[in-house]
Amino acid sequence: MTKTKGALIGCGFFAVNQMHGWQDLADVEIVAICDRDPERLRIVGEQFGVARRYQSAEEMFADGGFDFVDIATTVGSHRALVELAASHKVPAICQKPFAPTLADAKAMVAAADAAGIPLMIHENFRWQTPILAVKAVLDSGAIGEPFWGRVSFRSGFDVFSGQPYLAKGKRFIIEDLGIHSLDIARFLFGDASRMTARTRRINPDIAGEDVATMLLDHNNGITSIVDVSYASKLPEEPFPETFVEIDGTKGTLRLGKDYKLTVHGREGTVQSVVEPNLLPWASRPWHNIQESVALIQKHWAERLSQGREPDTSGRDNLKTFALVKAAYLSAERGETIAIADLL
Ligand code: NAD
Ligand code: 89Y
Repeated sequence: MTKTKGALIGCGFFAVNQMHGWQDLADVEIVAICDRDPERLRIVGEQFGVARRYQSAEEMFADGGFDFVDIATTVGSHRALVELAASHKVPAICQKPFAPTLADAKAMVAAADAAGIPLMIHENFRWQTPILAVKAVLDSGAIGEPFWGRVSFRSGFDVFSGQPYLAKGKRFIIEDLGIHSLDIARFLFGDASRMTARTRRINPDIAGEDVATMLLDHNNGITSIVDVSYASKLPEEPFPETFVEIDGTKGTLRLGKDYKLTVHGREGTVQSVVEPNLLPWASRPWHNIQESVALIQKHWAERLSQGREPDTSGRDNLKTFALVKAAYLSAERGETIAIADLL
C-alpha cells in the first residue's frame, strides 16, 4: 500500500494527540516533524520514531517529500505557516483558532485557493462521539423541527497548567474553547445571522475573559444559546463535556453529564449513554477530545484521497471564526452584531 506522507509542525502539548491519531491510520505516515524548540522536537521524534526533524519550517518545506502538512502550533504562527505551505503547494491542516484576526483567516483561505490546495481547520469538537449522536437524532426527525437550542460548556478545570499561554492572552475562553461550542452550534443548528454576547473575567490570575454567554439567531429561525465558563466550580467536574439541549416541534433532546442522552418524542422517552471510545493511547478525561482528533484526521485523509473539500475547510471555518469576532465585538459594544457584515 502506498502511504500518504505527512509532516507536522509544532510538537507541543496537543500535537502528541495528533501524532497518535496519525499513527492509528494505516495509510498515513508522518515522515517529518518540526519545532523551534529542540527538546520538544527530540521528545516527539523519539516517541513516534520520526527521523527527519527540523527546527525551521522553511527548511522542512525546502526538503519536501510529504503530501500534506499538519500545523499544530499556537495561533500567532498559523498565517505564516499556511502561506508557506501554499507557496509550496502542500495541502494543509491548521489548528484552531484559525488566525489572530478574521482578516488573516480570509487571507489564508485566499492563499490556499490561489495555490489550489485544500485547507482544513482542525475543528474537532463536532467530531466528538456524543455530538455526532446528537446530530444523528436531529437528522432522524425524532424531535421534529428544532426551534431552540443550547450548547453549554461550564467547568472549573485547570487548563492553564498544560497550556500556560491561555492565561496570558487578552482574549481567552471564546477564542480558545467557545470557538468549538460555536462550531457545534453551527453544525447542529445551521449558520447564524446575528450574535449578542456578554463576557466576564472571574479568575483574577488570567488576562482574558473566562465566562461568555452568547445568543445566536440562526438563518433557519432557530434561536440558540452558547454559554461557556472556566470559572464554574461544580460538585462534579464535567471537563471536557459539552452539554446540549434542543427543543423541537415533536420532542426534546438533552445531552448531559457522563454522556447521558435523553430523547423525548411522541413515542416516549429513550435514554442512552453516548460515551466516546477510550482509545489505547488516550486518557480520561481527555478521551472525548482525543477520539475526535483521530476522527477528524481520518476525515482529512479520506477527503484528501478523494480530492474533496473537508467539512471543516478554511472556507467553512471562516463562518465559525466570524462568530468569535462577532461575540467579542458584541460584548465590547453592548450591541447585536450582524454576521454578514463580517464575512
Ligand atoms: P504548545 O505551546 O504546547 O505547542 C506549540 C508548539 O509549537 C511549541 O512546541 C512551539 O515551540 C512550536 N512552534 C510555535 N511556532 C512555531 C514555528 N513557527 N515553527 C516551529 N515550531 C513552532 O501549544 P498547544 O497547547 O499544543 O496548542 C497548539 C494549538 O493547538 C493551539 O492553537 C491550541 O489552541 C490548539 N489546541 C487545540 C485543541 C483541540 O481540541 N482542537 C486542544 C488543545 C489545543
Ligand atoms: O485549547 C482548548 C481546546 O481546544 O480544547 C480544550 C482546550 O485544551 C482548553 O480549553
